[in-house]
Amino acid sequence: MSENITVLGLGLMGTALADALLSAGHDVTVWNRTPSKADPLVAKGATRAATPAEAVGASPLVIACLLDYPSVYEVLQDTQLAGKTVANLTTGRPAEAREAASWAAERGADYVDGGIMAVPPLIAQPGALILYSGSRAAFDRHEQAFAVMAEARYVGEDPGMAPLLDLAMLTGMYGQMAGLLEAAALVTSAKYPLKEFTETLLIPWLNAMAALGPAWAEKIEAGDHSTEVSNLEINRAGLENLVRAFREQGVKPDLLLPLKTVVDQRTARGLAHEGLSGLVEELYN
Ligand code: FVH
Repeated sequence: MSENITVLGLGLMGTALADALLSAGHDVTVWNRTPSKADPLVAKGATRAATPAEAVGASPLVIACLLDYPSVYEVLQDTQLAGKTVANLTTGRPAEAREAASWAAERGADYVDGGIMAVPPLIAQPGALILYSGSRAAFDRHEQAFAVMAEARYVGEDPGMAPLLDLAMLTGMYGQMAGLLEAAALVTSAKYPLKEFTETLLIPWLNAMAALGPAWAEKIEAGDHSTEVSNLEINRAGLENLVRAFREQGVKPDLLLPLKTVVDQRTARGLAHEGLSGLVEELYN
């Protein structure tokens, strides 16, 4: 069923979102600070709004995809939000999302926050995911429209949950990238073909290791850091060996050192018999 939907912000991501909604047959009204960025969408059938107030007035669902939360407030401040659903897909922190939900509620709007787990070319393609949190009723009301842009996953009433899980997923990605970069430096230092190493050795290894994730999660949730795989002492020795080998190869182990620091810290507490999952206890304030 076709809906009236407004998209505020036509950067790379906002344009991809609006394009997906248009292609699915929705009536899309768009606004962007730099008006010319709306031209290609208008050529495809979108309606250009002259002001944010006009854009918000056009639809019950208002999707914001702007640079940051301050720009969202700047754009929405002089609009009539009562009775609208604001779906804020701008990247931010959990605290910012909670504050934005209260701000929207004070103006009579329902609020959902979104964490986009995709790059613009992936929007409306298999594998694209957007996490939503906040008003369940608003999510349910607009789920079909959300599903056009990417798989739409509702993760809870706390508006901060989608950005928190978004940040957690990015954290996992950066951790993996840190490992990939260190491995690449080590392998190329020995002039071994990196692409072959990555495809035939590293990726199958990482996939096998990733399969242990749910078992780790169970242990962390249970506070049980016993192990039948490898204890911290073995890992501490392994990391020391790694760091030494890196230096002998003329490669800096800088991205690995923070992990070693936490392993050393936990071991110094007399917990060398535990598994690596126990390191999470060192990370709470
Ligand atoms: N691009 C990506 O891969 C990532 C994927 C994950 C989610 N992010 C987040 O999406 C938000 C928008 O990102 P973007 O890629 O579309 O960013 P830009 O192309 O730089 O567009 C920024 C838009 O924001 C407008 N804008 C900036 N400041 C203001 C302001 N003060 N008032 C009104 N609008 C503002 C800007 O307008 P203009 O420069 O075209 O006039 C663009 O429409 C972002 O949160 C990512 O983290 C994308």
